[in-house]
Amino acid sequence: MKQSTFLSPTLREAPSDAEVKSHQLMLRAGLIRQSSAGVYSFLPLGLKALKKVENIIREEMDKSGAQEMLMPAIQNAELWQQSGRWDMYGPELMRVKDRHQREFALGPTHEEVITALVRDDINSYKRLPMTLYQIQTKFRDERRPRFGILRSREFLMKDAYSFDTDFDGLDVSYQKMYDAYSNVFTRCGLDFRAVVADSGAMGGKDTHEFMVLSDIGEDTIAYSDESSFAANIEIAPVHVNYEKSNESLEELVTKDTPGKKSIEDVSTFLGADKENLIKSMLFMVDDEPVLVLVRGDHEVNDIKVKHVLDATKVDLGTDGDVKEHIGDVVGFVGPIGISDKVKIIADRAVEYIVNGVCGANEVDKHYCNVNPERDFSDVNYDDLRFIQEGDPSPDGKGMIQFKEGIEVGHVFKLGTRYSESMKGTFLDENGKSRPMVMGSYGIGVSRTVAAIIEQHHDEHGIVWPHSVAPFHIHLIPVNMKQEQQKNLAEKLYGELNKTYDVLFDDRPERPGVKFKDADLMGMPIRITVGKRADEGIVEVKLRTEEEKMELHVDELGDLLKSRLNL
Ligand code: 9G3
Repeated sequence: MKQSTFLSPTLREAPSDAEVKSHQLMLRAGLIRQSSAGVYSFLPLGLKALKKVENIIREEMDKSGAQEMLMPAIQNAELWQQSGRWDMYGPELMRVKDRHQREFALGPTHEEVITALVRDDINSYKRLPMTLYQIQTKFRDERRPRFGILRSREFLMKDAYSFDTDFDGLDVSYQKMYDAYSNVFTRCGLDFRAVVADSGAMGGKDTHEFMVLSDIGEDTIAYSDESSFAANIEIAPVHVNYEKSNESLEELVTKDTPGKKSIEDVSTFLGADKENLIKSMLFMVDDEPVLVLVRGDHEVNDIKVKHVLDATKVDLGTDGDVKEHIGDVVGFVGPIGISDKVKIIADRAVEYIVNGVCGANEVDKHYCNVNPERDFSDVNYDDLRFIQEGDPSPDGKGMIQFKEGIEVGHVFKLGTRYSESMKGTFLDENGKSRPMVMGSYGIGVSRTVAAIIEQHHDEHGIVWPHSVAPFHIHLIPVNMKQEQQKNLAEKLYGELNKTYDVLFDDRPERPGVKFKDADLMGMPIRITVGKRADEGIVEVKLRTEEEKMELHVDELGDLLKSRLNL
């Protein structure tokens, strides 16, 4: 590609609203341009990188036995009504009307479409298992699109759907997809972890997220420093053997704690350790009041509360909810003496508190010497807190550390959630009609490009891994007006282009500008044709190294073959 005709406008500075490196560099290197909030165009350079990622995904999907297809982005509302999801999603689901005023969704995902398609054409166990995938634009009207294409409202996703006759079959399909994902992200040069995750609204049990380690990741991974354990902190289980102190139980007393509402203030005012405080949080769980107790140094994990209570909606109670269900005692709420209409659940650690402290359900008052099994009854104890750094790893090996991650992939064991609601059935070997057992598997293709840049850049710009670089070689003549340089550069361009993707900087720009742009755009190999062109000598520099090599063009072939491990 000749750069003089190529649309790759580079910028010296990134716009101030570009907060993260990948967003800044994708704008500055001329990969993307914003069309509207959270909506981007891919310029030719960006599209080339996107296609390289897409093709790695396609190769691994095909190798796993999945079949590529393409579904529509416009989805009939009736399909979403059959699955019950039309009313489950709010403004995030983009909806349109056609000329006859019929309602459609702009597809954020395709479980409904694929289940409807397969149910109509597959009805015998002999046709299963089958995994279908597509690489297609998705629409999700994010409330706060940010970080460029890391969280955009229109993005490219590979979504795959597996269909099996039973759960054993699903386990096989899931594992194949899991392995294919590992290959994809390894080939893309990413440092990633597959972490146990929360299936969220998707239901189903097993699910893993593929996380690219990055400080700007929006997800937090809890991982063991001594084993392969890794889980999204939303669901990371806590396995701690708490100890109960053997001090004798003191008599329950009420203490004045004027204006002391926070754990910090109460702990300081009473001189009590946070581990000895009971934090009481009112939640509205499917619109019912539930008081959740955790130790003062822990945090309530609302996802765990949802799973333990098998609920669909869990919201922190407002002050109004507290007033209505407990009393006008916000900041002094506790489990002792509240109406038995309010269910009480507690994290396991609370059970081991001796002579602790909790709100007295009276303004400016706390109870001291609280002993759970004596002072408040009818409590279910469960794992309800967020795991913390320093906790023992749930697998018993090592300690938990936190790392931020960018979710680039998510695999789900859906089970029969969609095949039941949408009658996706098949006839088994006994002619009995049974729901197909499904899995769904997503990769954020455009997000993966940004994640690669987050992990592969330096102070000069992008440093593309060879496998996904838009071009393998950046060919730069220092002075296009100098005949010998121009001729040698054009000859090299003609030859190298047969084997490699070559970006030829034939612009009439000063060398400094060309080198700065080359570093910004980040191709793996830079070949400079300069003053020794008359000797047939060129300079070769790897984007990952400082050193520059001078060698005769006849030696180029071997060097490129060895260095561009394609
Ligand atoms: C919606 C909207 C947003 C959504 C969904 C539905 C996320 C939704 C989860 C999935 C599950 C899997 C197939 C590929 C892998 C992920 N955000 N999810 O279902 F209507 Cl507005 O998409 N789908």
